[in-house]
Amino acid sequence: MPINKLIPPSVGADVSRPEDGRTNMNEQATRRLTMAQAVIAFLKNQYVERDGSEQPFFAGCFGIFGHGNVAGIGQALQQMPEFRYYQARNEQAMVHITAAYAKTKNRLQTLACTSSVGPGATNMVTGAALATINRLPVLLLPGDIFARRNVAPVLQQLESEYTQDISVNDCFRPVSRYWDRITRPEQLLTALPEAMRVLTSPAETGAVTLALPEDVQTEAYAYPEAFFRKRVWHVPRNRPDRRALEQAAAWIRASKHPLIVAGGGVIYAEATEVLQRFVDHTGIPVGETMAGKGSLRYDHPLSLGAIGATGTFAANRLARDADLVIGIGTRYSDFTTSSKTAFQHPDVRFININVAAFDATKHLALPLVGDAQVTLEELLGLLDSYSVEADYRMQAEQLHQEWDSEVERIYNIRHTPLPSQGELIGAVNELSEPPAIMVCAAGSLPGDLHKLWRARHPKNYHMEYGYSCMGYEIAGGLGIKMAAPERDVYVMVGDGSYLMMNSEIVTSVQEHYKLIIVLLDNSGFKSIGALSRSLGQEGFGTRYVYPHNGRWPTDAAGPDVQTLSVDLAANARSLGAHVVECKTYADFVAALEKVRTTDRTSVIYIQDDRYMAIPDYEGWWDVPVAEVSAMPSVQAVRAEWTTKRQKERYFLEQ
Ligand SMILES: Cc1ncc(C[n+]2csc(CCOP(=O)(O)OP(=O)(O)O)c2C)c(N)n1
Ligand SMILES: [Mg+2]
Repeated sequence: MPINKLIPPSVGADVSRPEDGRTNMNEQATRRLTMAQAVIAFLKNQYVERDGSEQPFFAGCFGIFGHGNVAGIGQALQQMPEFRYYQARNEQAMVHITAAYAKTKNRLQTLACTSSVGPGATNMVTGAALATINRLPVLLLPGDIFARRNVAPVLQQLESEYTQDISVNDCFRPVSRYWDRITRPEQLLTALPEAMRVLTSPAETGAVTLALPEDVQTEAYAYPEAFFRKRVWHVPRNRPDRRALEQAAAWIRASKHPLIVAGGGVIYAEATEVLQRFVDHTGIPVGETMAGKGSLRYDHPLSLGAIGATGTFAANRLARDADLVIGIGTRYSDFTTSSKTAFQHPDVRFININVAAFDATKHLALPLVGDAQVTLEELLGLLDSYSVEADYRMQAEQLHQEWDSEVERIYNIRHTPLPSQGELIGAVNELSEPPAIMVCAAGSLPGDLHKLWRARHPKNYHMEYGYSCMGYEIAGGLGIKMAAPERDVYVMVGDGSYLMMNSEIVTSVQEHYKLIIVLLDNSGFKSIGALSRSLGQEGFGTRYVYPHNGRWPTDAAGPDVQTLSVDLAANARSLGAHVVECKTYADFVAALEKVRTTDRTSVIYIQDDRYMAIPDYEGWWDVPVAEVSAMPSVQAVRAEWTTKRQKERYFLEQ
């Protein structure tokens, strides 16, 4: 049989001819584009508007090309250079860059990410989870296996014996807020508007994944011209139910010891100014979550700083006794609630202001489902003559001051021979320009920074702690710098996170975005080491050391172990960064001064002490301990944990 007889008749056919059923039903003007070209042509004309200010929703597209996207999205990006293409080193990193970009832009702008099929695609799954958990819009365009199937299995295809309707891209389903597979070019006409609806919705946003089979990406279709017209998506400021607002005002008036928990929603809604007026007027003090830190300036007299497991004694004491908690834009993660032990008043009630009903009803709260800015404004209007009692306001102000002194104390510790993390945080805080942005994500730094960082504006403290993903730091820093090139960006990163993903130093050099990377090397996992010791496990597996006689030296082995001789400074230099190596606190201060004027990404490398920790201030985090074990130290901790757990509560008051 001649070879062309084996080719299915539809291959190569003109997909826009009338009788194939795939043309437009009416007479409107059309443009014949490949599916991939149509994706880009559509994306570049999507705009968002909030409060009357309008901007393109996409700042371009990150991508790493392979056979799954080179001829499709790759060709389209080449043909439409006005939609800027960015290259990254790692697909996970490009999603982190995008998430950080969107976070810096208060979710009003993002990028698309294109990957090849297979490993390029699944590399993005972690980034997708991070974006969805943090409620940040990212558009992911993984290549997918051939829709026409005849050549299967294609390179990198995961086959299944029970269906042909599956690929590794199905892994994106649970981590995406919208997921679709485009098996015919015209499906874009209904899929892309759905993608935009979700991405621009403050309540629903997260990762949106459109899996694009590599053959369909290249197929042409006569798309209606209207599809590519400029479209402006209005980002609403929804108002809560009036009766619920009145009830909330009544609850606030009836409470003696109210407390605000400020989450990321305050910042995304640009509600920080009205929050301050609300606090000044009512006298209600504020504790801040990891995403919400910076909602109120650190030096406001009613700022109690961080709340929860990594909180301050100021916030945690008032949380313990609060009879009313007003959660604004918070998901109430276990770090915020000290694993449900933070609020111990027997009759504590919650009012939750949140764009998402899902979060607003947590803890059986009185839900104020709406935008934080307009909701606080309306609530304030109902509280004209209300203020907390003078002694409560004074107690909060006193705690604020005591906490500030504690930060001062820690900033001024001069630990030797290796400096402490607290003093290094202090130096970065004090030697960075006020508009700067500090970014971090995992390790012992987030807990210390949550407590110690003095946030001077809502964007000063960029902490990815929804997923606390090692490797986010440098990639995230690049996304921030792209979103706010006029600001200095300080990336605070541990040696563990640095080793996990440092590749985007290269991208920052390539694109001329200068990052200031502060690399704290303590030869392994200070955080999990401390956690492990607190569980009676001696830091097993958390030091960067050589195995000894086939075993892992723990912290019990003391300093007589051989740590890995990895030269992280040389590594950073090899990637194109300017590197300053420090030994002492004084070196560190000099380095911070010096890198202000460097022309490219700079890394300040310093070793710090593994054991010198910032204390806990009456917070708790539930990490379950082995119920039976051959280790007496573990058994002792288990007994302690069992007692602490009894403070965990369900919140059922209304
Ligand atoms: C991708 C990923 N893997 C594992 C973890 C669990 N984890 C949290 S912190 C940490 C160690 C971080 O080490 P490093 O960056 O050196 O910071 P340090 O704890 O030393 O401050 C680990 C393994 C994580 N958060 N993210
Ligand atoms: Mg470390």
